[in-house]
Amino acid sequence: MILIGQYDSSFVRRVAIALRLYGLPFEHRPWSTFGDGDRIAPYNPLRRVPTLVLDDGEALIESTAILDYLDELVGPERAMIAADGPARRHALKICALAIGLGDKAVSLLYERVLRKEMSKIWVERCEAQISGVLAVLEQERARVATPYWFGAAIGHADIAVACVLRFTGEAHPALFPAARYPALAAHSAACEALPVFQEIVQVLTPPSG
Ligand SMILES: N[C@@H](CCC(=O)N[C@@H](CS)C(=O)NCC(=O)O)C(=O)O
Repeated sequence: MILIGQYDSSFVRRVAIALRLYGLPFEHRPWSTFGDGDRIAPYNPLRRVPTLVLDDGEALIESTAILDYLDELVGPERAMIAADGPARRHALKICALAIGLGDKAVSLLYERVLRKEMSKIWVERCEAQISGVLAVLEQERARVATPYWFGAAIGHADIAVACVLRFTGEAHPALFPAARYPALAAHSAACEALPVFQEIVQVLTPPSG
């Protein structure tokens, strides 16, 4: 398998971390969505990452769909998410909030670095969405007494949240002050201390206009 995309993307990073934790070997092509758009396009016409190219040439897109495939590969016993029921729905919701937060953090970053003049209404909307999701995730994480969101073992929700917190903190430090979100800050610190998070990491390099 070939994973396309740089690890400063929270979406690429969450997929790479899952691949490593599942022990699935992969090649990494750290192509930039802007600088290497023409190389990505044959695999994904959206020119977005992560894109995972399977051994038979099939290309999977969207981190959620890619992880769904990886879960299928390793089977329900090893999948880092409940197979069904309320626990699965809850984990998927946490993942969806983390992914939506990532989408908004990316949009806001592009607005800041690619536009000559920012749209006030769009910036304010993104900031409200980012802060709103952080507040909900903080509340939820503060209620959890176990080391990870759904017990003693790390899951997709933990990884998705930790990856997007790092991205948000680097892209928009003013929006993620650790003192306002102590449970999330602790979650982030615990995940980032794990060897797999330390191995799969890249300081954010924003595109330039
Ligand atoms: N929902 C997608 C988001 C992927 C995404 O936004 N990737 C960014 C990099 S962080 C990208 O490809 N940006 C280029 C673009 O959207 O044109 C996922 O979960 O995979």
